[in-house]
Amino acid sequence: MIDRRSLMYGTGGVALAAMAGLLSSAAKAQAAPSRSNMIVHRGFPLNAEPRPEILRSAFITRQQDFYIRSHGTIPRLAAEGYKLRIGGQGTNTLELSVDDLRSRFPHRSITAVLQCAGNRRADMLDVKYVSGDAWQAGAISNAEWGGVGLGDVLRAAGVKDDADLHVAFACHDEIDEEGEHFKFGVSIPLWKAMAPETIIAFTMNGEPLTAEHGFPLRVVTPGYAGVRSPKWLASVTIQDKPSDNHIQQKEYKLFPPGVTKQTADLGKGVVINDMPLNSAILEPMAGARLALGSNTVRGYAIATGRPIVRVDVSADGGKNWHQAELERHSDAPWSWTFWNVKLELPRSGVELVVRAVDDAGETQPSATAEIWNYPGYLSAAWHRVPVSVS
Ligand SMILES: Nc1nc2c(c(=O)[nH]1)N[C@H]1C(S)=C(S)[C@@H](COP(=O)(O)O)O[C@H]1N2
Ligand SMILES: [Mo]
Repeated sequence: MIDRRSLMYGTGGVALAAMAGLLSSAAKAQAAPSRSNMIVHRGFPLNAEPRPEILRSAFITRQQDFYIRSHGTIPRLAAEGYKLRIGGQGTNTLELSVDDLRSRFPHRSITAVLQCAGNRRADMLDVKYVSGDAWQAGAISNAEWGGVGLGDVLRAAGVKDDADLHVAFACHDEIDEEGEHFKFGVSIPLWKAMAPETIIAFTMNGEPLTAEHGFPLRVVTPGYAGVRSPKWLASVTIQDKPSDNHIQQKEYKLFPPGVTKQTADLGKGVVINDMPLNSAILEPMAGARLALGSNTVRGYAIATGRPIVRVDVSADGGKNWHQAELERHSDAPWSWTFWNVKLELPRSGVELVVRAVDDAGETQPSATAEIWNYPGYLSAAWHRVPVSVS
């Protein structure tokens, strides 16, 4: 028998809901086609992470599988007529089209991970309530970004390398948060903007950026929290202070465990730039039922611009450790390290645990409670995955 509804509303639940007038006009514009590879935390603003086995299936994440973190609208911009404005302290103001950027500056490509400061927040929620989406271990992805050096563009505008200044970015997306309506903006220190790894990107894995990832232009700041890689870039301003945008001033700051939203002094919060050493198990998933005997455990490890030298995996909650095999890509210092290990598992409930070690011998804290903070940032304790074996 033919289902008349599926004939009429063949585009699926979102279209159905939109026709029924259940979604606001903003949500309609955002509604994405089916994302079966993604765990969608929120439809608007769109926040989604790839399923763990999808994330682990490729060293370079396909653009359609790359996690999406947005704070507001997803602007649908045309490359035609698009102008990027560069200005501020010590500059000759420049207005550059996408073609100007492509034709006037040397092309750069860099393989780099983008990771949200909220990656693995779900573990913090297990300790105590935190605000924000319950990201699992997939608010991280790896791409080969193509574009031009941000430093090259700033130097063309007359900016000197050694100035103790900040580079503020303004973007096109519109955000409603805490009773304020504003456009996204953040800043990074000038030295990081001038560093060779920081680029204005217009491609991801050789394809133009999709609307979700910032078409036509975004900044990629390798090693820093994803929030410092602004999408839908409108302007770049050199100034003597960090951005005064809500995102820079009121969010993405780190507090000690005892501080709450009510007691937080925003002036004392530490601005999150560099990301900490971290690692996660992506296969098997929590709750998996495994067969007795040899099982392969796989995941990623990452440090900020430093090599991962060892990954330890435990099958007994962290009493005994086994050294994992590192799948090296030594030419990609801003990327992640994939690892795998074969473990003999006994018949019982088992807690798989991973921790990474960098080349300074630093490792991750064992317990999330030690680093818990009320907005749930930088969740980087040993990653624990309970499974059963029979
Ligand atoms: N303009 C703009 N840029 C943005 C954001 C945003 O909401 N608006 N989110 C930031 C955050 S918090 C992260 S983690 C990354 C996510 O990039 P992605 O969606 O391409 O993965 O973009 C950053 N850049
Ligand atoms: Mo983020």
